[in-house]
Amino acid sequence: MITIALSKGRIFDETLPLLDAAGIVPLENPESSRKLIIGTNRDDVQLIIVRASDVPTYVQYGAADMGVAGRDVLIEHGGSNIYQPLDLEIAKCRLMVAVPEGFDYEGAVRRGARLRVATKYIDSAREHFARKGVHVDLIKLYGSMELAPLVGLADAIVDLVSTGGTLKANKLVAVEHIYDVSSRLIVNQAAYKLKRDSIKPIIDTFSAAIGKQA
Ligand code: PRT
Ligand code: MG
Repeated sequence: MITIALSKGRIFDETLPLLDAAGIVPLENPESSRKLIIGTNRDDVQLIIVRASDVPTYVQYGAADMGVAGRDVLIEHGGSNIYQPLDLEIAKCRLMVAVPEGFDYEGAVRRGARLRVATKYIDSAREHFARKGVHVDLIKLYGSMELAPLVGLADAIVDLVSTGGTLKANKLVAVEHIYDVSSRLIVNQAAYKLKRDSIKPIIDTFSAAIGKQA
């Protein structure tokens, strides 16, 4: 049996055509089903539905043989035993620093001010500001970072941006780009060796499917 870990929403939706190319069709839609283990048309392949940030954990411990996770999640997770054979180039976005419109970020940095920054991405943010020599107090949040500067919890946020619509709706502007994000296919290293005959063809088909789309 091959177990593939996916999160609901954009990653599931954008992985579906790749699974289809590999002849793998889920028997249920995770958006409407409450099942966490979803069978497929293939007896030897099942999907498990987990939080986006939990995908690397399931793969690291071999509870899933493979999975799809954003580069943001993989950097923050930092786990071992994970092989990353393929950038699927799906669920693309950017990790950015954003501040309220009218906040003089450059000026604050120049003055050496100590900034309060709210984020879910503590490691990525710490590394970014350390590299720039900016003094920050990081405040860990688990979601809706955009709210923090509006209610005085933080001066700035570090968050993912794709269309920019959420920043705009909350009168925030992006002031720095930290890194580009896309989702990667990840594989448990032991599973890759032991189940190579089943896993390798899936990787190859995904790879060809991306090539065709490009
Ligand atoms: O939702 P949950 O708390 O369970 O976890 P999650 O938010 O990590 O999961 P999910 O499914 O929302 O995101 C999974 C992965 O998709 C992330 O790890 C990223 O790699 C990728 N991705 C791509 C994004 C976005 N684009 C994105 N725009 N993840 C989140 N967003 C959010 C962003 O945080 C911000 O709040 O969407 C908002 C901004 O979107 P725009 O289009 O308004 O700029
Ligand atoms: Mg989300």
